[in-house]
Amino acid sequence: MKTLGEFIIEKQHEFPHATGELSALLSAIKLGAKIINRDINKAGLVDIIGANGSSNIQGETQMKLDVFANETLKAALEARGVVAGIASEEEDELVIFGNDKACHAKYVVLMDPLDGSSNIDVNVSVGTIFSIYHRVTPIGEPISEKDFLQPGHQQVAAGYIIYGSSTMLVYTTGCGVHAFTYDPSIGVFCLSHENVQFPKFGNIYSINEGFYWKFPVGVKKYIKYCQEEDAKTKRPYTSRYIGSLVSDFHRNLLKGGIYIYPNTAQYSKGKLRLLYECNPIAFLAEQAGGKASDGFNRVLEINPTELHQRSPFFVGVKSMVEDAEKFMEEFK
Ligand code: AHM
Ligand code: MG
Repeated sequence: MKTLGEFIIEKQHEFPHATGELSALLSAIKLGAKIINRDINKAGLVDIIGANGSSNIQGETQMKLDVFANETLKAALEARGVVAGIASEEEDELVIFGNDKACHAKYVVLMDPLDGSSNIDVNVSVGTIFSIYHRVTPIGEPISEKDFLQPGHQQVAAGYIIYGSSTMLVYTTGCGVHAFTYDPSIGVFCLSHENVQFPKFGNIYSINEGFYWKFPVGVKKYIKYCQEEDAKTKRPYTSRYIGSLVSDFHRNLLKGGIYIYPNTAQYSKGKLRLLYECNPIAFLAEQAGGKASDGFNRVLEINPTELHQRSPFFVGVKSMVEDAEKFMEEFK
């Protein structure tokens, strides 16, 4: 049995110039995850489910647990002094940490503290997503938006925590994807899946088909392709959609599938946010041998211009994403 803490320290020795700051950062996320996990588990018992009575900058209703998860992670990250600042789905603007150590910290973090939170009230899995970059502003100078507006291929590390039938933390630092299952009886994340890879072929497609008539033609054609009978490609594929990105991605990663949130008549650039939803999941997907695209181009190469920018998102088994891209190209 190996714990997440042990695993991180072991990996740190593979980088001769490592200072331990990234390990401390991941450890802060681990602590935040344990606290969020504890509160999600008793969500039906205490007054923490439901709306907070406020909206975020994107006009979405904030749930009490969204706000709680945001504050918890922010506090855990600030306390270690290894993060210069954060950007979050629940914060209108970026947050620059004020303590002395943070001014000299070399990392910035982007996060969706509780993704899929509309599922909490009905006891369906939700997740935390995080993305870590080196600051680009020289140490000692105040960080600014440009430290956060970096293309996804510059990520140093990324991952998610899924609060599901068990709680798991899945992360990458660019050397494969590793997953740790939380044992609540001892309060420890234990290595359960080392070097996770997508299956070579998949047969699951995940998309909110209720919006079918609002999808681009390429996506409609791809859905029909998924539903057709074909023995060679083992179609029809099966449809699975939880409506919680982390859970849908996690299942597709382990079982083989594609997740799509395209641009729609309602969301001209898709619904998901590039910096703290698409990029970290795209980094994990590529590290697991999968692919992530906006329908035409590699997600990790998009140059962001806004903190809360959205992007269409196609992610999963490489061959499935490539098939979907072919339909997008043919019917654009
Ligand atoms: P959120 O960040 O407000 O929770 O929204 C993101 C979520 C994803 O987890 C999920 O895949 C998607 O929104 C579901 O959207 P829809 O209900 O439109 O299918
Ligand atoms: Mg979200």
